[in-house]
Amino acid sequence: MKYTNPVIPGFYPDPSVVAAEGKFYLAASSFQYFPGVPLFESTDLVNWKQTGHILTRKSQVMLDKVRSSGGVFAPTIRYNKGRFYMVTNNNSTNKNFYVYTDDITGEWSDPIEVDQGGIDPSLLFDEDGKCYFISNGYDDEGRSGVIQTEINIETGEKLSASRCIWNGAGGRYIESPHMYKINGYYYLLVAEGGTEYGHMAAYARSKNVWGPFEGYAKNPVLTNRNKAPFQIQGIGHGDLVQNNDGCWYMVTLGFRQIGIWEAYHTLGREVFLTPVYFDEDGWFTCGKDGTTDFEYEIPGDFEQEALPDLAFENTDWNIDWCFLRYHHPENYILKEDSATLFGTDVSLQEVDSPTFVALRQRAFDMELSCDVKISDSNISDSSISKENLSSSEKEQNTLPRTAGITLYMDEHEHYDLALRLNEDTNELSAILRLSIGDIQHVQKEIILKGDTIQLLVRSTSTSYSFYLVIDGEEIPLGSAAARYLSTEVAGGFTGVMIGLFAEGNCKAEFTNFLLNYK
Ligand code: 6LW
Repeated sequence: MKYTNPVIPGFYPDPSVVAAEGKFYLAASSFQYFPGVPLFESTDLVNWKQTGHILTRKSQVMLDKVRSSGGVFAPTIRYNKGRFYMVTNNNSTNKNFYVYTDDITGEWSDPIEVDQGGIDPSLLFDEDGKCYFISNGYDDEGRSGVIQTEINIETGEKLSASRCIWNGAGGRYIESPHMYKINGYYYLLVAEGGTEYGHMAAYARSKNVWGPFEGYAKNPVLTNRNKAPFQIQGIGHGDLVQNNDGCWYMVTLGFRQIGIWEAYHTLGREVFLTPVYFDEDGWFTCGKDGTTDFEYEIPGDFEQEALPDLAFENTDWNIDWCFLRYHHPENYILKEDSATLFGTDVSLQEVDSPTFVALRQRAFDMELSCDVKISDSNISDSSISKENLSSSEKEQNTLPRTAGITLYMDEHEHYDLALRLNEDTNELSAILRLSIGDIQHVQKEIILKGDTIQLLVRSTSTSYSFYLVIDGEEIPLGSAAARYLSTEVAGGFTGVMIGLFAEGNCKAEFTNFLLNYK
């Protein structure tokens, strides 16, 4: 059958994949979002269902006030003797650690730290029972490249020095090392070029786990850096996997530009699947010509599922939604068919945890609507959030009472369609607020009558348009170019999130959430 890339659309970067217990499991980076490290399951490598997250407890991950695109970097997921491992780097604490579980549907352990630096840690379970911990960084003698140490997997303790084992194929930023033992060879797959337009995958092999490693003669084995004009760019950061038919594939990150001639990407780095072919000498190639395309054939008789329409009723607050940094659970009442949010004095503009719950935007063209009702959050109707506040704390809460939908890239780049309660008159208005870099601007404000208002957003790859719907009539508030929410403008490693938010001393009730991808 034919499949279309990306196989996991939306901001799920740095994918790592493992085959275990008859299925495939994939983990991705999560940076400042909580819970951390989304976990997916598949039976065919093409259809992936998110089953939860790996870092679900505060004790597993420090996210307090971490900068945007700090926090949890690239994970590696591996399996050995009935146990799943996920190893990653918290870039804000500068620590490499792993967690494990014997039940992929259950909770994961508390973190075990490993005293080797660098980012993008990975594990190799060798056939002789030894376990190697591999990352990119500096070894014990100060040499940089892919570095490796043998560890005791029970304790994380180093059993050998950290040694540089490969310097790569010559590209800058050697990253994402993954080691495999296949037919007597150790294969070391890396990323080079940086995660932007120069991104590539390269590899080397050796008969010995410590090397010397011989680079593949035609590195990079996979890159889209010279494939232009072409929408898919940034292919790299790969992990190898063999499917049930014995065919090999590489999952990588990549991104889709908003237009073939417009080098901006808004949806973050997504997950791509590219066929891998081994020759009789044990070297492999990737894709038809060392690039990643939209469509490939894969053996099997199954359909690739389209992105479903989403509503509160068919999403799971613990699986599909996430929060900014470690949230304050007492400010959320999340139910089967509604979300009630209590605003605080933390705004979307801050490197903190505003009241915000979000899904990833996974396709360019979408229609998104939600009914919102905003009211004053006095003690009687929000005893949950405010009962513990002293009166001086309540007075400090001076942000305008605002709640609605945000298309959120980071604290500086976000477009907000929201309701606002006027401080003095308590009058209700709707606002379109645009934040780009240092500019924050209320583009449009309309005074409203009524109570519950429907907010509506339509998007294409290049723009977002904002409306109110009142008595069935659409009232446009304006549009804004998508490119200002792109990684090229905002920087960092994340993608646009669709957030529900509340700021200031208000209570906001969201109902009839509907997200429809075209
Ligand atoms: C990731 C690394 C990278 O750890 O970006 O540039 C980091 N490449 O491989 C965050 O995704």
